[in-house]
Amino acid sequence: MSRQFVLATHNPGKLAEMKRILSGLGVEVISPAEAGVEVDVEETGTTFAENAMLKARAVCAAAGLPAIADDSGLCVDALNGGPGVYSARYGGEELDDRGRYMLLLECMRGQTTRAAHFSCAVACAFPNGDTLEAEGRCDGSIAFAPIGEGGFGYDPVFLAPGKGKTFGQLTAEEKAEISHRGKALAAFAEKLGTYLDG
Ligand code: ITT
Repeated sequence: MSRQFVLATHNPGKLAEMKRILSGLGVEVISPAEAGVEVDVEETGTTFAENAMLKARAVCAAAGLPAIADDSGLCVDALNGGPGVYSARYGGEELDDRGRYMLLLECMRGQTTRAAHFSCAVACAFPNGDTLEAEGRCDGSIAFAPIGEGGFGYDPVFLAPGKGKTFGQLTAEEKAEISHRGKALAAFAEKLGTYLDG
């Protein structure tokens, strides 16, 4: 797949994962900085898919190149699916990743129902108006304390299915094999292959 795609994200953790996974799938990608664009998109959608498409369309329009966006988040059963689409803003602007997962652990204190899942929607917008979409999900549970230095965001408090480890304890390869993002991008790459061949 010889076309170049701009990755429509400001999140360095996501950017690194998307770059790694997509490069491995033969999709050539560049960052917004490399494409010379700086777009701040208001995430007004109510679903991951809507927000991903808003970001992909905005960056595609600004760069004049196809753009791929990811909208993702952590959905916790005991919090009625929250923080969900608000995962990046949980607790307010002043919190960093650690502040957000510590707040989550605080909200989960004494809670025995710890099931949760990560969701990821990937959207791709082309300058001719065409779009592609894919989704991925990873079921797991919320740990009782943060463990591991790997990954980003809520990774230290998300226990990966069947691993006995948090996402923060996995290597990038191990995480990508089972993660919401790894699954969404694999499904997306398949659709992209069909689209580019067609
Ligand atoms: P962009 O919109 O610029 O891509 P963002 O961080 O604002 O960056 P989202 O609105 O999609 O992106 O928010 C996703 C949040 O969900 C992210 O900030 C993390 O807190 C969390 N998240 C998503 N995927 C994650 C992962 O693989 N591991 C840990 N946390 C993750």
